[in-house]
Amino acid sequence: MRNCEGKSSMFQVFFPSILKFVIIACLTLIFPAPTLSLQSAINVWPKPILLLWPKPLATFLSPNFTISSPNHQYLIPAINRYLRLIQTEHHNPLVTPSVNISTSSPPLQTLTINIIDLTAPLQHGVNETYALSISEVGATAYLTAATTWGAMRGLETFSQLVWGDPSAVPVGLYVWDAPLFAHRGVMLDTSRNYYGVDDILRTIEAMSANKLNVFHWHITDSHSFPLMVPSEPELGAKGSYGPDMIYFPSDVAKIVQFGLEHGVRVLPEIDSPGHTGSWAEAYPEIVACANMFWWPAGSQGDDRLASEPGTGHLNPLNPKTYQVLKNVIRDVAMLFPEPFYHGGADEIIPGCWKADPTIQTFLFDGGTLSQLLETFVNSTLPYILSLNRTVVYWEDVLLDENIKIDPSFLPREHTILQTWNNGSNNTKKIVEAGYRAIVSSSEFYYLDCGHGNFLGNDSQYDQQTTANSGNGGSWCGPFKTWQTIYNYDITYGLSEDDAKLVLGGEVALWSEQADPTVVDARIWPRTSAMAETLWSGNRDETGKKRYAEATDRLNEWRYRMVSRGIKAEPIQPLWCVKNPG
Ligand code: CP6
Repeated sequence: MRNCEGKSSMFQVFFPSILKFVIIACLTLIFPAPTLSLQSAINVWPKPILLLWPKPLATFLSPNFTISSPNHQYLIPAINRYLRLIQTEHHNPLVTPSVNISTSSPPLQTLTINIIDLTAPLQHGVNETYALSISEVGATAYLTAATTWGAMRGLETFSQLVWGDPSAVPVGLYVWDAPLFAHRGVMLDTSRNYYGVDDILRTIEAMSANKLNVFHWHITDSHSFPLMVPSEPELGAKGSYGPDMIYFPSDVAKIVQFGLEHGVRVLPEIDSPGHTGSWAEAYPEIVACANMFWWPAGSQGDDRLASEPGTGHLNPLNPKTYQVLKNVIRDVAMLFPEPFYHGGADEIIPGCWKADPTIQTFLFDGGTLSQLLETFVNSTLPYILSLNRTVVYWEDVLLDENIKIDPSFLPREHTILQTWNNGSNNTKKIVEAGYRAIVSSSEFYYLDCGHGNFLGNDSQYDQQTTANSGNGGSWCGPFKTWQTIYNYDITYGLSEDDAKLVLGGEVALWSEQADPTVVDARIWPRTSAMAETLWSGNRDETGKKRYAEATDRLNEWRYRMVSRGIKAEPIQPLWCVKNPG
């Protein structure tokens, strides 16, 4: 028996509301309904909220096809890019489209863009709505968008509608589209392994093609400090892996600019007070336990494959800590215009702070570790707010079992918490406490998990009978399939009001076992699955999860990403496409 999922009609419309149902009903009265077996050229990922294409008609793209739009600093480069892509891509669909070339449509000459608010900056919650219509008679195309950023989403959709050589485009088509969630991101860890600027740009480019809008850059951690901070140059000079593995301000400017031209925000994270071992290369005096391993020798974490060097925690009792950190925060806020600043605050290890003599004295005098974290947050958060930033922290700061702070230190209107443990349970805890949440549940959205860890005992590997021998107790397994990611509903179990506090989600690529050689395949196409869930949802018009239809469309989308230079992993053998079920 074949192991490929069934073929399905490509023309499936997702009905988001009664209103749209009425629009569709009216339009289907005007236009005859398509036959269900129609294999069309309509294959957009993520699926638009509403896509109407009642007749399988298309026209050719004129060799002089152009895009006209209002002038905008970041939109013009996007248009030039899409123009080149549309004119040269010649995507050949895996399934030959059964589409008629319309006799009443001349070649498509122009896509005309209208933007309602040209001044809206790229920031959280900006309106990304767009409508696209390509009329049958006269073959004119119009893209109307609420903002520049919505226009970029619409351009992407338009580019995916074009196929073949010579290029054809559907006519008699109408799309209305807007995201379900405002925050749709990818987190990349550039500390455990270094990524070149080109790898980051390519990732942002692919994100934009998937209508994702936040590149969460986990810049620093215990392993390396790959950023040249102008006021604290020693941190990068001594804490990076080497002089060619540092991001300079000019690199950051390039990445931020590239993000703007792609409608992708670049959200920096400087993880602290934990995960700061690399700071000790320049400032050993502000880092507790910089040379201590997380795990006792011989235990599962004692390995050289995956986890931590001396993890290091900034010492909240040393005034120098804040002198250095505030310089870093100020410079980072200067380099990144993004209004969110991610402060980390994850995984405080009690034993690390306890290893420091000044902290020992503090604890001996009756202080607690949670008070230490409160001191740290209280000495940095107001400073971050004074730079007009909203703070994002990992959930630990509020939910950790051992070291957590009183909510009074975290103003709800200026603090967002990113969840990663316990699936939807922790999301629920955060929103019920009144905080906005970004969901990165490790059971669904962690893309790392390559190899297992060294067990600390060679003989444990020498087993030939059990399936997982030699796995080494992978600390982050199992591998998340695209279906696992697609299936996850980030507001699961929440009341309607609580769900409003969920801003969106992020997949995370921690890089202990990833670097530029695998980054494309680790991220894509699995992240496309999240992109669609957060953009338009994962269910069909009857409310059922749409795996079969999504499989075919994702497969097709993966091929298009590959032809655009993204080395996305295959999800099926080609045989499945050539032998439809
Ligand atoms: N590094 C940092 C990590 C992780 C986190 N923060 C992490 C923890 C558990 C797993 C994967 C990654 N490597 N700074 C947690 C937010 Cl399974």
